Amino acid sequence: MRLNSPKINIMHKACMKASKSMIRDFGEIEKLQVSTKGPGDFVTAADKKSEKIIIEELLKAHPDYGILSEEAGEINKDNKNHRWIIDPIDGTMNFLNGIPQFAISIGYEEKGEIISGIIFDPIKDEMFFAEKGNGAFLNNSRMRVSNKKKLKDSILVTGGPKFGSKKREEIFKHYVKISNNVDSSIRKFGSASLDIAYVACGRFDGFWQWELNYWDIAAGLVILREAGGYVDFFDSNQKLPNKKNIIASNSNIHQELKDSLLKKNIE
Ligand code: 2AM
Ligand code: CA
Repeated sequence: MRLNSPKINIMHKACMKASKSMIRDFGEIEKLQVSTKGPGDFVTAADKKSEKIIIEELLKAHPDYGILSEEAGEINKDNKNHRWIIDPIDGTMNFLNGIPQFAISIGYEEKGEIISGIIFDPIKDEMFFAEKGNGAFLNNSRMRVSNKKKLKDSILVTGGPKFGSKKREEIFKHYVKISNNVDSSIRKFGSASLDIAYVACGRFDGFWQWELNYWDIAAGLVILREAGGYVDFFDSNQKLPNKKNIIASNSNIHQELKDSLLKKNIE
């Protein structure tokens, strides 16, 4: 770890601890030794176990800090100045099916702004992290977004629609529209936090997705910005943490990607 920040150290410790139990549980899924209740319940239990470890670790460091977490909801609700935003397993569908593409995502927020964040892929042992003003890192190396100049040459990643989404048709229309604009294909990897992390380290050039939760993207916001990328939201009339339709990309293609997505007349 190059970044010697107290907050990163706390998040890192929590991630390492939670990932041990997560890796064990993932091994069980791979061997198909899931409980008789079925893999869904098993994953929920794994999710909660991981979350409990992370929360315990974070509260040990700062008992008074606020927490917003996918399963547990809000803790120390009144602390608006210091808050952790946690997704204990982002990419649960992948986890459930034995696909090694999921992550722990923890963001640290001060007065509503994400200041630092960690996205940890325990299977590939990849730790993406950043703190405002100090750059972004992948394990021990500094990372930067790609240098692709045109949307046409880009590799993009997206996700959704969620099951039962009312925006289903619209989301598919966007997909068709963007795929008509790019020569390379679009990917769907199933973990929004890792999708953003992959844009931050230049593997993908851009990412967009509708209807995400704050914990899916919180850590990614600072990581991408510190890696030189741009983050924007479709629903610009909403304030964070309610903004859930995200566009994240390198700075060169950002405007083109945004224009393509936001054009009113979608055929
Ligand atoms: P999750 O794995 O923590 O549920 C998949 O496209 C990405 O979208 C994942 O990061 C997933 O997070 C997120 N997502 C959020 N809400 C979702 C939902 N209701 N259904 C599917 N994916 C969802
Ligand atoms: Ca998630």
